[in-house]
Amino acid sequence: MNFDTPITIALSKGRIFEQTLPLLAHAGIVPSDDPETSRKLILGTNHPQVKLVIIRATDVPTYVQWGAADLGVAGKDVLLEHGGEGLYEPLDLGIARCRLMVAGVPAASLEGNRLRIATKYVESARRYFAARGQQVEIIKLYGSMELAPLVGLSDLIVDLVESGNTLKANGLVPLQHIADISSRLVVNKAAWKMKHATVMQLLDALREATARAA
Ligand code: PRT
Ligand code: MG
Repeated sequence: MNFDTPITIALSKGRIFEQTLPLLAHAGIVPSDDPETSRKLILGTNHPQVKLVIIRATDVPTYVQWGAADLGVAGKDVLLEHGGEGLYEPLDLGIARCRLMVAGVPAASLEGNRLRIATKYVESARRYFAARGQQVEIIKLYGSMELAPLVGLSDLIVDLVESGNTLKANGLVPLQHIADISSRLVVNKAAWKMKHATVMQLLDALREATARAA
């Protein structure tokens, strides 16, 4: 692939980086450092014009929205919270799959008003219960949501579930499915126009890699 425009791609460490790597490799892009061992936040690649910025998963849409990165990979959970302003979301990469769920202790009820819901996913939780016509109190947490129902902070939680092991280890069960989650390619709206040829080249290669992996 021949990149004639500088391109910056925002990724987060961990599962998104690991699972995006083979897709980027299909597009001929190979990072020159491993973010798990390097402390660098800007990684070069085998293409002088292509660099990667390594940021928190929840910050990816913000960097792309403001054009600090032209493209990025973000979980749909993160995009639902961010709102998607300033971004196009042209491709479901099918990676880092999980489900956004309501969970609680096995005896928990989803019925009733003024239920307290602990979650990092405030917007998704609000929309879900509003659509059910239920008044709830949302308690914003930044992690370890599973603890909240165990110590009486909340009646229920809204969290991501993959294997279910984290819930199970804490005596909780999944109660309701809210959304299937996977990671999406996001593109800054200005970059989509100004760097169109390069963005399309990359998008086509990633689409092909994604189809092949499916
Ligand atoms: O970890 P950090 O605070 O830095 O940020 P982050 O948690 O946002 O990043 P990361 O890398 O953990 O997650 C990035 C993206 O991966 C998320 O935005 C999701 O779209 C996706 N993803 C896929 C997951 C999971 N699977 C997942 N299992 N994100 C988190 N989890 C957590 C979940 O929150 C829960 O604590 O794993 C636990 C549940 O896993 P099981 O297998 O025990 O059910
Ligand atoms: Mg995490």
